[in-house]
Amino acid sequence: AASRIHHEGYRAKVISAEQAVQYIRPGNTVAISGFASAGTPKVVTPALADRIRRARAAGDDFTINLLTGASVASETERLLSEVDGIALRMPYQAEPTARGKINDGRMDYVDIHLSHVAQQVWQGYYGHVDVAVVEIAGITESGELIPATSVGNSKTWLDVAEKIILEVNSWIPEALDGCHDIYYGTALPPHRKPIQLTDVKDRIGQPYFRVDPARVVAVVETAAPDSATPLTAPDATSEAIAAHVLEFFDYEVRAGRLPADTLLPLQSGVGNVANAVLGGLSRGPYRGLTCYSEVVQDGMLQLIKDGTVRYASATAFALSAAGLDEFVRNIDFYREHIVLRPQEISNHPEIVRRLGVIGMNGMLEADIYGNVNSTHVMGSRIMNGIGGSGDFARNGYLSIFMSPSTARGGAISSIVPMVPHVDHTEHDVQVIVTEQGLADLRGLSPRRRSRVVIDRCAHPAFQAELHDYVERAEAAPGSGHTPHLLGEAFSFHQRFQQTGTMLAD
Ligand code: 0RQ
Repeated sequence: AASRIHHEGYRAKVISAEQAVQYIRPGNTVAISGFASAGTPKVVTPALADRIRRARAAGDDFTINLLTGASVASETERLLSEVDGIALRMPYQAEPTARGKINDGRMDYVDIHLSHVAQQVWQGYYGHVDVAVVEIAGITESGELIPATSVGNSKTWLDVAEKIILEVNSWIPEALDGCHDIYYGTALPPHRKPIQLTDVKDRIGQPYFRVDPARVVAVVETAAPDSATPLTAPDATSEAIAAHVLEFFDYEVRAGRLPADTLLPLQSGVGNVANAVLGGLSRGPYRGLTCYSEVVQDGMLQLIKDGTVRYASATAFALSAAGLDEFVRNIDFYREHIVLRPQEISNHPEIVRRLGVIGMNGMLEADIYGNVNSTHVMGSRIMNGIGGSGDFARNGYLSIFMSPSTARGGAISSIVPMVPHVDHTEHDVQVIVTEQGLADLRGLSPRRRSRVVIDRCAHPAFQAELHDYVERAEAAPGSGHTPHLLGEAFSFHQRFQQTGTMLAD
């Protein structure tokens, strides 16, 4: 394939991945591109894992601090974790090997809102960024960088890193050129200005990244595809959750709180429930919807194609193999309907609030008062991380959390007396949905919320015990605004740890 590097100076910097990783030293903070399965460097990170493995075999310690957009391609996360190459990980992971090291206390993990990553790095919370490794689709004649299938934090990494390694990937469809809107107007206080984005499709930046050529130490060429996001057909539970959400939208339209045809911009997480919601939307009655979200997944392509969705703004693709193929074959069409932005913009509180985004995110469990745990199994073991869910939950027009009412074959109730870890407080959670039903918590005091959550969302196998808990809590002396029995608040979790099930015998 013809080189994607149309700039003499950068052509002269092409070296192999093995040579490029010599610029990364033990103890370095390394910031890489990638968000979900899209845009992770393909060859430099595996070469780094190899180098670390060899260093360890020779008895040397070699770790880096790894900063990313969100999750990255799972093989990258796995390779670096397997060789104990990561001392500190930020801001999101979703990979079993890394998860295991974090939960064993062998990898430090800082789980932060995705909209905060760039500003926290500018503020210096993560120290000096030594090396950025950023995948791009090409380099223009004037030396600008054409972004890849994800934008994530790549703009920030290119701005702040002392040394930059570029991975130019010729697998990325050339027609992707023009899909991106890279905004350079963000700053730290007191120099912040309003971000002039008032419609999902607004373009407020430029198509390319700019970079200081003096800091680019290496350019590596590759033609490796993004790893695909696996997709299974939505099951009955996901379909039931989606049906409740769609009925709720109709209800809000009838109440005059949502525009009749177009609703408000939708944000949805990845996974089968999100895909089921999108699938349900395609069956009508809405037309010309918009999305202001993090990822474009398969369901979204279908909605754009059939006209249900008029425009989608995101920071990355998260497509299955079939979705990738569909996108590449019809890229000229999709380019007119999709824009990819830096994640500081896709998740920006100011914009999420202004546009009135409808936030729909998954959760592990919620308590009877509406506090949500998205991240820590039994209060301690990290699953993935908060990701962007908090950006949308706090700032959205509507904040919806969804989960099956049970996990592990019915042994775990997703509705519990008190969550043992809180990611989204009752103040940020308006609607809870399980396959059992939908709890609309808006305008309800805690004592009313508990009844609605139990009756609408809890699995019948757990309802009686939850009612008993709340009734005794309310009857206890000094029961207060939000009644709890502190000695029993975690009894569901304790029973699970002792007996392997939350069900009473
Ligand atoms: O475990 O994988 O071992 O089978 O958690 O649960 O039901 O398949 O749900 O894939 O939608 O994930 C909260 C993790 C839900 C996700 C979470 C176990 C269950 C299963 C997965 P197995 P499901 P999902 C989106 C914005 C935070 C990030 C976010 C998440 C596994 O939605 O990471 O929102 N959210 N980002 O068995 C113990 C419980 C459990 C439980 C489920 N109560 N206790 N285990 N599980 N509930 C944008 C992006 O992220 C790009």
